[in-house]
Amino acid sequence: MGVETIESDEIDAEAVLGSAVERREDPALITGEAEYTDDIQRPGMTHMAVLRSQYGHAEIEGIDTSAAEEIDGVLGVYTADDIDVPGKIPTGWQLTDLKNSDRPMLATDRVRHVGEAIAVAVAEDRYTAQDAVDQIDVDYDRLDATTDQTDALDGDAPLVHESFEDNVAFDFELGDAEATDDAFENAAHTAEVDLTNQRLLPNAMEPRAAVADYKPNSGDLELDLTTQNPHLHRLLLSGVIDVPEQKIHVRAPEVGGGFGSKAPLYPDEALASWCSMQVEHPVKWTASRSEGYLTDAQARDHQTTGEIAMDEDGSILGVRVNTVANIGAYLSIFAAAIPTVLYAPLLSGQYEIPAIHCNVVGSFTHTVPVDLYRGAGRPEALFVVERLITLAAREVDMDPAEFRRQNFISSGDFPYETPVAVTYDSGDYEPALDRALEMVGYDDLRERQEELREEGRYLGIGLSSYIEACGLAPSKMATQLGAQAGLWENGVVRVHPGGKVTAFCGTSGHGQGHRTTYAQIVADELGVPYDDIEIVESDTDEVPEGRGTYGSRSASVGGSALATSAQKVVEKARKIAAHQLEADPEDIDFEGGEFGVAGAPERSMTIQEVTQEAYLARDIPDGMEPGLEETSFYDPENFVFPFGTHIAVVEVDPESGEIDFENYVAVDDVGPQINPKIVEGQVHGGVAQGVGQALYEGAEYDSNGSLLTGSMQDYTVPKAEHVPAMETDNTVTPSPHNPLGVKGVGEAGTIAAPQAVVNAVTDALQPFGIDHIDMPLSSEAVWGAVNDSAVADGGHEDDDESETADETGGEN
Ligand code: MCN
Repeated sequence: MGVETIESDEIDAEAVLGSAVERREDPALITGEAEYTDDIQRPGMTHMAVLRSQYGHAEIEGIDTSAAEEIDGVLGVYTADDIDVPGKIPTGWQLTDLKNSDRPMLATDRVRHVGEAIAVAVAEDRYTAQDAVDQIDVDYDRLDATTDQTDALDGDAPLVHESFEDNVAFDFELGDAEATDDAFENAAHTAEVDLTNQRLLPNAMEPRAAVADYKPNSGDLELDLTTQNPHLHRLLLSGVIDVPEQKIHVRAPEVGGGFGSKAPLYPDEALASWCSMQVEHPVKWTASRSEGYLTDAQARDHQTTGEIAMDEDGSILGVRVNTVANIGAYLSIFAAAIPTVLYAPLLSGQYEIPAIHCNVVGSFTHTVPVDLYRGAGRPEALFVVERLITLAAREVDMDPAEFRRQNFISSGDFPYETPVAVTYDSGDYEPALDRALEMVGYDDLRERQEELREEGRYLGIGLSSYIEACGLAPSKMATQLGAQAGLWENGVVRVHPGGKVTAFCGTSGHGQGHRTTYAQIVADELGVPYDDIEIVESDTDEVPEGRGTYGSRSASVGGSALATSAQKVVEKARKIAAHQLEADPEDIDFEGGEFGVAGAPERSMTIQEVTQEAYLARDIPDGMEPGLEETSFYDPENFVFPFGTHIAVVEVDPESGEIDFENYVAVDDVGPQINPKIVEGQVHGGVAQGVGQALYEGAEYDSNGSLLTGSMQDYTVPKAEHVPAMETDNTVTPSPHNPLGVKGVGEAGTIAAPQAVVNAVTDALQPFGIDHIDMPLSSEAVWGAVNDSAVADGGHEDDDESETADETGGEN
């Protein structure tokens, strides 16, 4: 099942884009040849361990490091008092009007979340470093904590930052409040939902790690890092440890997944770098899994009220959304953008909605900071939209598929300007819905659902017609939305004198298969064989600049940077070919790697022959520089807006609360696919994470700020057996905004899946009158909802025999 791969020698040179060529990354990854950060050994390498706060909120009255310092093999023990550099981790990069606090590399007089770094020890080996940390004595004065974002807004709540008058980090609004109020006043029907988009913990296979090697003589810092964005890390780190940017050399070896959590700069990597400067040895730090749970930026954590207004015929008039977002103890670097500019502009979904208004309050709490995690803002938005759409269909008594169809933005209306500040590039929503309905056999399923209900079995069908904004981020759009930085991408294409090619891109893949798909892009543009193309990423010394990989930006922004540079190479080569063939450049055709004079096919040169001439430079056009290498800084015009419909089919056992998947279909439109196998893999991985959120995952804190789900024993990461077998298909609607027409796919499944599953489960439980259950839909949560429901027996008994919960005091 699924897309069949081909080997690279089977690629059709005419159709290299769109080939499901095997990922060239995989042999090294699956044979153990690949090098990860923790594999790196350097002569004289030492190890760092970090002492972390055991309290969510406490005053630090004193730290005694003397016992730690006396341990054999310990090179240094440091606290905030020792730090002689600025030492502040950058926070809240996006948005103006933020209440932004300092985030110290090591806590000074107060800790604000469990896991916050207080002291570090560097020793000859990892175990000694940990022993040293265990010997550090901290005198805490424990303080009351606040962990729930709504409670934190209460006037009596403990302040997370004493310098602010309250715990509000930002208060953001988008859309037209007045027009939305009018829509609700004129509505014939309304529906409403209060929902929690629970906090998640990221779970990349490889924990975060760093090997920092400071060279005191030259002043250079070599830093191997689990990063998604080496250049940004270099830029940010430079200010923290006061080393000039050009003296910092960041390299990401193989990175075992990140899902956003390896994009921010954390205190730990900065500490490893600074410690290497102190001990003048290489310093390695690798997080344990539990340490990752206490320090990796966490995700989601929204409390939301969503409302939708319809007219008599079920056309949507307005949507109103109020969200309180928990951003944790500090505004991590991208944190302010996630519940705001990556959330509110998506609230139109695939629908024509005349009026939308959204208010988001970001609230400081004594919890680990929240930041990027697969989807970042967009899963939260689409969860609200698609839950509301499902409830709205129910309210107006329409089939959920038909309700969606009736309200879709029509294919003739693109580019489509939403009332929430974005313009969708292209879209055609009905074919994806239709294909998904066809794949599940929707009409038959609805009939079977009815029949099964008669037998007391509860089948549910959940639709999710999602939209996504990705390709972060056009500078113009980003700054219009209030962000303080645009996210272009750099691509260099170098054709070597022998005709082989190295292409360099400022993105930094960590599982997405860029070395495969980028080679396909360059091969297609240059007409050079795929196997002759080498791709370089993830190294600040090799790649001139870059903004990294997140926000499903690499294909549409990084790939476009490479395509643009390759096109510039072709244009230069065309001039050389014209000169050599004694023709006008305008009369030179280029196809399949060959330059030929129009109408005279015998007069032609291959791109390899032209390259040789470019380097020999014995006969190139006057004034032209030798060589064949081009650079682009590609800044997209707009986001790209992939979309699709996913449908989950489940059976729910109301007596045990268990949920069984019968089917899961995903129809996604990511524009033309560079590599359909990689696209399929990305959708599978994304859906697995979305199903994880829907059914299993959820971080819990107690009221003191202790993380109750601090290990995989308490936090359920779905295993293969928990993820439904899925069928995927695609429609193809190119984006007009980039030279490849591509839209991102890396987050699609995660954005689509949670509401498909929740819609399916609540559809199954309609006979019990259950419209919403907060995620994760554990058996206990489902069983509890059924138990509390007003219709105790799912309505399948004869009316006169059935009891309602009201009659039984809410219990059965
Ligand atoms: N692609 C394609 N055709 C398209 C679009 C994309 O063939 N029309 C290919 C791309 O060339 C690339 C892959 O699909 O090889 C994903 O591309 P894109 O959607 O541009 O996303 P990015 O490469 O920028 O990856 C980021 C995205 C995000 S935001 C998260 S989070 C995520 C994800 O990718 N984290 C991942 N996928 C992941 N996959 C793995 N294995 N590990 C992670 O940490």
